[in-house]
Amino acid sequence: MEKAQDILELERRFQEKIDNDIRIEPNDWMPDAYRKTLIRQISQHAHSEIVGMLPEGNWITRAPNLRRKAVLLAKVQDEAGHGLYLYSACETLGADREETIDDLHSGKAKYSSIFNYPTLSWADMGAIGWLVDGAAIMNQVPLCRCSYGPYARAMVRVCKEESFHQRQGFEIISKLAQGSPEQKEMAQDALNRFWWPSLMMFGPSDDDSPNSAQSMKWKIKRNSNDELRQLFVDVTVPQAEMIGLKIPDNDLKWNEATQHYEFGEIDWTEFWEVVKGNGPCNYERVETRRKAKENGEWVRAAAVAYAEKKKNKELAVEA
Ligand code: FAQ
Repeated sequence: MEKAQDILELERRFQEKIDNDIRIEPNDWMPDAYRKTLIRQISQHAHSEIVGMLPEGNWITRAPNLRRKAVLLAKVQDEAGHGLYLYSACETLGADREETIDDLHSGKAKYSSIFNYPTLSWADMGAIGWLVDGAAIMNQVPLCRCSYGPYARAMVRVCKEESFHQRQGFEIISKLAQGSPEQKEMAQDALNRFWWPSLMMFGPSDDDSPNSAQSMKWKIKRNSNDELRQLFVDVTVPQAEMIGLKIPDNDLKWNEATQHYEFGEIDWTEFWEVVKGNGPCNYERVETRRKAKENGEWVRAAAVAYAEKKKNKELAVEA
C-alpha cells in the first residue's frame, strides 16, 4: 500500500507533468479520479460513435443515388472505426470492453444526446454531416491535445475523418438548398430540427457543468463547453447565410463589440430529459444495439470455437 505522503508526492509529480504538457501514458502513475474521469468520458464518446451510426444508417438503403450511397456507407463505417479506437483507448486504462458495452445496453452509460433524434428525410444526412460532425470537430480538435496519450492520438485520426464528414454533409445540404423549392424546404426543415440539439452536444453551460473545472485542470478538456459552443455558432451562422438557410433562432444577432454572435436560450429541460433517457429515440437506439449484440452471439461463439480448435491442433503437433 502506498503511504499517504507517497501518494501526495505522486500526485504532485503527476500534476507537474500535466502543467508542463507532458503526456500521461497507460503505464504511468495516475490518480484514481483521473483514470475514472477518462474512462467515463472516453467510453461515453465511444458509445456516441457507435450509436451515432444508427440515425444515418437508417438512410443507406434510401440514398438518392449510387455516389451518395457509397459516401454515406463509408462515413458510417468510419464512425464504427472511431468507436473501436475509443474502446481500445478505454482498455488502456484498465476498463473491460464487454462491461463497458453492457453498461450501454443496460441504460447505465450515457452517449451523446444528439443521436436520440430521428432522421426523417434525406436532408437530415446533410444536416448531420454539416452540424453534428461540425460540432463534433469543434469539440474534438482540442482533445488532440488532451493530457492522456492514447486518447489524444486517437483524436488526431478521428478529426481528419470528421472533417471529411462535415464537408460531405455541407455538400448535401447546400445542393438541396440550391435545388427546387421542395428541396430547399427539406433542407430548412432539417436545419430547424437539428440546430438546437447540435448546440446541446457541447454539454451543459459552464455554470452547470460539474466535471469541467477538474477536467480542465488535468488538461483532459482544453476549453469549456460554452467556449466551444460559441465558436461553433460563430463558424456555422455564416455558412447557413451563404447557402440561403435561416438559423431557427429569433434572438440570433452579431455583436460588433464582442465579435461574436449572441444566440437564444437553449432548452435545458429538453436537454436533460434526453440525457436521462426520455428523448424521442432513446429506447429504440439502445434496443437496436442490444439486439445487434444478441444477433452476433453465434459469430463470436464460432470464432472462439475455431480459435480453440486451432490451438488444440497446434498443441497436438508440438506433442
Ligand atoms: N449528451 O460536466 P459535464 C460525434 C453529460 S461524437 C449526453 O459538462 P463533461 C461523432 C456528461 O456526460 C459526440 N450527455 O461533462 C459522430 C455528464 O454526465 P456524467 C460525442 C451529456 O464530460 C458524428 C453531465 O452531462 N462527443 O458526434 C452531454 O466534462 C456524426 C455533465 O456534463 C464526445 O463524447 C450530451 N451532449 O463534458 C458520430 C466528445 N453533454 O458523465 C456519428 C468527448 C454532457 O457526469 C455521426 N466528450 N453530458 O454522468 C466531451 O468532450 C465531454 O464529455 C462533453 C461533456 C463536452 C460532451
